[in-house]
Amino acid sequence: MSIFNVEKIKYEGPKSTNPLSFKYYNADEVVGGKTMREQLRFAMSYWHTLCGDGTDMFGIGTVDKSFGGLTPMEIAEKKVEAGFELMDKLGIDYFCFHDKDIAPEGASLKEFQDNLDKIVPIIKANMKKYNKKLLWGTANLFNNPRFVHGAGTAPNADVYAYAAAQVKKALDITIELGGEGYVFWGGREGYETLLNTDMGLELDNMARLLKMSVEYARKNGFKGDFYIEPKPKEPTKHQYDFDTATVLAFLRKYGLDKDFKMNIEANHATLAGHTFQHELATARINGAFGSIDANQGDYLLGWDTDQFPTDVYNATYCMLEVLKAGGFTNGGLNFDSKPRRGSMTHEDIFLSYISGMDSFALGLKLAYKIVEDGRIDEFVKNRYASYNTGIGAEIVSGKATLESLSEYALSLNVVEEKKSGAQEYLESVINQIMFGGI
Ligand code: XUL
Ligand code: CO
Repeated sequence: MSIFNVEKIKYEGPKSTNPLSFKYYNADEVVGGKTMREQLRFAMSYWHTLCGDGTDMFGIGTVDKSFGGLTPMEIAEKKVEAGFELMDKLGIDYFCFHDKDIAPEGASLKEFQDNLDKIVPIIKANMKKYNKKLLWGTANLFNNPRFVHGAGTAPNADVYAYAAAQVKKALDITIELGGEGYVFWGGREGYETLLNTDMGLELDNMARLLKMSVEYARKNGFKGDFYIEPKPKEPTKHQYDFDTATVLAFLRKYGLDKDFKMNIEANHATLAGHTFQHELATARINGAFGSIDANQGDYLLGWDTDQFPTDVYNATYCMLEVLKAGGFTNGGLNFDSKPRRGSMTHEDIFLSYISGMDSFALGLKLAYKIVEDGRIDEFVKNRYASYNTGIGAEIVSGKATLESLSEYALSLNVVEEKKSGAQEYLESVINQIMFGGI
């Protein structure tokens, strides 16, 4: 018996008016040498999809996510059933979870771990049955009141140890389920005021937790990627993992940069005052491009609204970065997105995923068209052409010195920049590529 009264979603093409169909996402269509399914590697977020009920700070939930279960463990089992049915019907190959999403915490750590031990074999059996894979796992170290002052950066060593125990178990589960990645999002790793905070010790301790986790997971056969997911604020006033550049500096300080890549979330990038594309490009040029949490914020709201991504420009610029990075390896596009509180039917979950998946299918196709068109790349190449020969080549090769550059500049005497950056032209090229077929 099925939980959702929805048929399998099929690709019907851009002219279809059937809301429960894909207009652009055609899983087996080849774009850029790989199928869309392989390029996009979509994942379902367990927390938003199977747990989030629309609760916000002004009101209780608007959608029931117990899926007919009555006790906490029964509900956990029903969530598994619902999740795999949904992935099957949407043709989503991967999922991502926090420990707390998949089993009730119970009254103690032991009870939590026992509950996880009961649910993990059920998830594993469903993965086999439906041929689904785990993109990444993580531990929720932010929801419980014990983490009010942080987890890996907690001022209380007992809380730190508890967090470590949760990470250990979440890693065990990720390994058991063949996960391709493990994410650290520093939920409450940050501070509200420096008056009560030893920032140096907190960051040293965070690095210690990451080091222990890498050592433990590698020792136990984890072959996937570790990711840090940057976010600048919310819930704390200042989150340590502010943005990609800050995280890279942190990792390098502690010698962890070879062990971690980034999980870039669109809405976190904009909260940091960056574009999504900037964060992806920063990760890429530093060899730290890993995975993506696909969503979008709202220009008028200053918080993490986690909306399903429908902005095709952003999806296109995102996929352009993914293509430039050579595509995903262990990462993918996890929809860390939720339907609006007012979109409260189960059908809305399907409509939301369809909308997000179609937007990224468009993004992929358009990004590939931009690459094939070549005008943007050509423009950028020409813009920096002066570094290919003469003094430019000396700068790039490291031969130039301040003295040699000074001598060269004096020989030129007058230097004027006459070359336009042509932003408007380039934006019109993007529009032509995107809408030229109209
Ligand atoms: C919170 C967020 C998390 C992480 C995983 O803003 O994005 O759900 O993706 O902990
Ligand atoms: Co996220």
